[in-house]
Amino acid sequence: MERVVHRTCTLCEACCGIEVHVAGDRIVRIQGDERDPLSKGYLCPKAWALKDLHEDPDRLRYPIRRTSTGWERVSWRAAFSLAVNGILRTQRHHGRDAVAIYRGEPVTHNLGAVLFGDALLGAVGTRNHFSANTLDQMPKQLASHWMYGSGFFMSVPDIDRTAHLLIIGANPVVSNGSLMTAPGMPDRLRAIRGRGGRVVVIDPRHSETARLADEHHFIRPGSDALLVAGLINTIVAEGRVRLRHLGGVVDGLETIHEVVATFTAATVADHVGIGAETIRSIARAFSDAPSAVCYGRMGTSTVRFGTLTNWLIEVLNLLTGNLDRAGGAMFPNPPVDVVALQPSTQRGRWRSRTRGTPEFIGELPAATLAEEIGTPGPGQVRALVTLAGNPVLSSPAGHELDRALRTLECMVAIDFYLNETTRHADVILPPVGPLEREHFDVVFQLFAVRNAPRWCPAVFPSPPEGRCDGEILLELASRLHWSRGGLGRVRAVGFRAPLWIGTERALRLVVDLALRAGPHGNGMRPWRAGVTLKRLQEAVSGIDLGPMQPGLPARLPAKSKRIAIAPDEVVADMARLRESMRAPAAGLLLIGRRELRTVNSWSHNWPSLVTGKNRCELHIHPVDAEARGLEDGAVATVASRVGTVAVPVRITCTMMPGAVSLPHGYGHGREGARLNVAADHAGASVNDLTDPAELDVPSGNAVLSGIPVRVEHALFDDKGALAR
Ligand SMILES: Nc1nc2c(c(=O)[nH]1)N[C@H]1C(S)=C(S)[C@@H](COP(=O)(O)OP(=O)(O)OC[C@H]3O[C@@H](n4cnc5c(=O)[nH]c(N)nc54)[C@H](O)[C@@H]3O)O[C@H]1N2
Ligand SMILES: Nc1nc2c(c(=O)[nH]1)N[C@H]1C(S)=C(S)[C@@H](COP(=O)(O)OP(=O)(O)OC[C@H]3O[C@@H](n4cnc5c(=O)[nH]c(N)nc54)[C@H](O)[C@@H]3O)O[C@H]1N2
Ligand code: SF4
Ligand SMILES: [Mo]
Repeated sequence: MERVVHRTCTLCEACCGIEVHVAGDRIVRIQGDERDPLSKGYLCPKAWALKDLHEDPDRLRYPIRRTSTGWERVSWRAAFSLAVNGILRTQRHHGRDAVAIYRGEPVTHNLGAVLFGDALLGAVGTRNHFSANTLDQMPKQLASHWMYGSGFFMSVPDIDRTAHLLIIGANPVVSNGSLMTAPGMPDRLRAIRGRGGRVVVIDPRHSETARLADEHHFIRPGSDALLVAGLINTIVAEGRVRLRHLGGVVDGLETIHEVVATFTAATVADHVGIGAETIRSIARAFSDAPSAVCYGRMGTSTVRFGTLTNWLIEVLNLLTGNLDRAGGAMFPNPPVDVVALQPSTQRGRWRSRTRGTPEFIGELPAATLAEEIGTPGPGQVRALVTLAGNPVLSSPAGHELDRALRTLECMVAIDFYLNETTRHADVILPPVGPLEREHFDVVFQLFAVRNAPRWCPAVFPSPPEGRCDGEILLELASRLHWSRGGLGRVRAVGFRAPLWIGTERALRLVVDLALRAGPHGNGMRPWRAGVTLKRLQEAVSGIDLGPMQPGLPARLPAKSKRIAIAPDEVVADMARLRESMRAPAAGLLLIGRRELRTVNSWSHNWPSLVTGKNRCELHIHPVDAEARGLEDGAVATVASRVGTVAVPVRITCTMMPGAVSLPHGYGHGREGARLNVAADHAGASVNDLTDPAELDVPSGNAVLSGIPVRVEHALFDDKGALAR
């Protein structure tokens, strides 16, 4: 007998509705849920790989610990003791901050990890807190923090109603959208054009998204802040500023005029590699459109001027009257309103030891984790807890972090793979897989272009030995607090309470309360209509609460209910941008690339996704290849300040001359990992080239794009080892 479980795919931000068809304990089919209000049946090839993940013999199903002769299975009780004792021992000798925590991206797709991650952080009590946020979108969060009063209040393109979409440094056709939950991107882009609108893409690569656009312009990697400043300059100079309903609540407009005055289209043109008249025409088309939205992602964020670029994009949307308007950049109003629960965000309460970078939302730059471990002195990191992260492959100079992890006194990993990072752990606590737990998305509803919450039942019951992330986090938090005695004992009991009633049940209770108390809830009055857990569970494909609605200034998190369009800190950072114009980087600049059949670093072990050609290849323009005597398919060495990798070359006109591209998430050939399929598709890690020395200064975000590199024909010695 076949049964069908409706839920969402948790592999990327699109959150597609899926129907998982199960016979006995086997998945027989995964198909798109046509009744899902957001995805309407859309799926990408990765959905089927949920089966690979579920069945993967390499996926850890019980805790293991390192011994002198290899990994050994241990009981959960022993694993928790090892983890807690290791953390406490390090802290007794070296202080609280000697234990660092790193949280990875999949946390956001995991209700228990989202809700109880902070419980572990609080119990460890460290200021050395890192996450994939500073390898990703921290610049946008910081711009939002300064402009609107909260780093969680982020604008989202109203893609389904816009008449003009300007995409800078994003490839949503492949990534399926980021900070914009909108599955089925090709159809959504086609729909814009179908209703007479325009799609314009700015990217050093003629990307899969660019192929579906009306217009594409190559841009020199890392120079987008200059381009957007040039666009704003044109808008201001040509008297196109229209603040509409926000006119009365914007502070600092005169400063904007001053700040962009020198960034005329003509002055920035050579630096960005786009002609002055083209820049002006991009600005005019944007301003003339009935509605328009500028959307920037990784290519605007993981660069030297990430915060500036993300701020300027908000400013462009605001000045053209497109903020908080249908078809512009809007703010979702999800049923569990995380912003309302955590209205203000903070920055600068402490600074990082090695660089003096201010914390933001309690986090320090992930790019500096290796040096925090390697630099002796008070506060040196000597132990690490990772939760759903693989920083050896995902952070800059990952090979240096790889070496640093070997020197730790203790490492605890909460992860179900023994991979490039977790192989350094002393003990690994593996949670159940995504299909073995219930789920409710609280993160991506903050970015959904249409408000459509859904409850996800588990497809399979948790195995008897299995524990979900929430349970593991609560157990660790509770044990740590208990060992500290005093008030810690009270906290320990608090964190143990959900374990007593059952973590899944506790999570359900929390979700129900949050839904009832939220903007679409019934305010705890059962007789009133409104979203409750029960109603959500009954509507198996989710509840459609409609498109985004305008709501400013009332919904602004800032107490003043005003928008700071020119925060002092970003305005001050413009000096750095001006300075960069004096000495533009020469030579080839390396950028990243995502592929439809990958999920960051952890999908290469899934057989259905690694079939076909090698995808870990360097894309290079024919002119640049010829200058280096490189033929298609030849192996080249790519060298940066921090490292060298050897990869096959693909010569393609999709690259801008002067820019080369490598995907991230590869580099699996390291000894000690247990990823049998990935080992056959090892590739090289682009993060053995990216350089942690430079950060986006205000946010501390990593610079993963625009890395100066040398590319040469690889030479091998007689033994086949790389000689150059
Ligand atoms: N050069 C370069 N580097 C990049 C990027 C880039 O574009 N270029 N992108 C950056 C971005 S945007 C991101 S978000 C980061 C991602 O960086 P990370 O989050 O550090 O790395 P992931 O590859 O997502 O690794 C996820 C880990 O979580 C584990 N995992 C998966 N699901 C679960 C779960 O439910 N529970 C637990 N406990 N573990 C789980 C997997 O086994 C894997 O080990 O990489 C960044 N690094
Ligand atoms: N298939 C797949 N989907 C994913 C992921 C995955 O690994 N695989 N990862 C998920 C994650 S964690 C994230 S954060 C999102 C990211 O989502 P996106 O940001 O949409 O994805 P990227 O492919 O990183 O797109 C960045 C684009 O910026 C361009 N670019 C690079 N440097 C510059 C620059 O200096 N200026 C400009 N203008 N453009 C530049 C690149 O060529 C690329 O086309 O994707 C998510 N979805
Ligand atoms: S786009 Fe693909 S990976 Fe992303 S949620 Fe949808 S099916 Fe899953
Ligand atoms: Mo990300």
